[in-house]
Amino acid sequence: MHRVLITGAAGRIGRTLREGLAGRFPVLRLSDIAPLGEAGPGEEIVPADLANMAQMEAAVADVDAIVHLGGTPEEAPWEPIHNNNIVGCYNLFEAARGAGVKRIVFASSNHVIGYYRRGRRLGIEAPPRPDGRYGISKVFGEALARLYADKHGIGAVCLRIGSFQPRPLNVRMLSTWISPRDTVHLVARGLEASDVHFEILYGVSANDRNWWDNPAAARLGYRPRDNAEDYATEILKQRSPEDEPEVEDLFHGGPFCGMDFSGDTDRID
Ligand code: 15L
Repeated sequence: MHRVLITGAAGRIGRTLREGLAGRFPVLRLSDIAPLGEAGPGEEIVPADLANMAQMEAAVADVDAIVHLGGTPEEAPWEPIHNNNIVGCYNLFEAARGAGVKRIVFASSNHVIGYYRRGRRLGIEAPPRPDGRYGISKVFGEALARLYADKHGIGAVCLRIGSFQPRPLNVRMLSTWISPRDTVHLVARGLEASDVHFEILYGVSANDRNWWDNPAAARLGYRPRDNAEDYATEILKQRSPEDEPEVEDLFHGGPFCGMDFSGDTDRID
């Protein structure tokens, strides 16, 4: 890999990868609609709006691999989700195909499977169960990745990222946390592992309370080093006594499941 593009490079994960992957590839190209500052050694800055195909074509030109983080990173109204995560994701894959890109690591999300109950352990074979518009956009992104792998031979790795934080912040994150250094390692494996056609991996640290089976990640050489359990005593101490659990406490997706909720949790098996 000579030149690797990171979209959404000004975001939280993007900034971590900018630092963590520095010097790993001859050229790291950084793209975002938000300011990225000056290019450092080995960096190129190419500002681009995901919804603008001409700008995406310029961003992916001469690139060998892409880490696609760009887009709206949380639940939001339909318009930004549609522009950034649906149209933008399509533009990214289509521009990449035109430019002969060999590998795309796509930042998917645990919100693809958000409405599964927490008692249920999940692998990647469980059908999608998105918990909002954001989750739906990630299902769409995974389907695009599958299509461009099968139809156009782009090696695609979808990372269903859990909770990317410097440290776990609540009880749910004792299961879903992924640390910054494990994230850098996971993305590097997604870029560098050989013989990839299409994979879905969970982006999660080595948490004792992990809910997700992750055999493909191990196969690609992912060896997480952090464990949210190191913070468990402190987090469980802060917890206030609960009466009935809220909607957000019942399902993998947490708070996103409770947003705009007007359903019947008894019917969500
Ligand atoms: C995500 O996919 C979001 O980008 C982030 O804002 C968090 O909500 C995270 O998932 C999570 O589930 O904790």
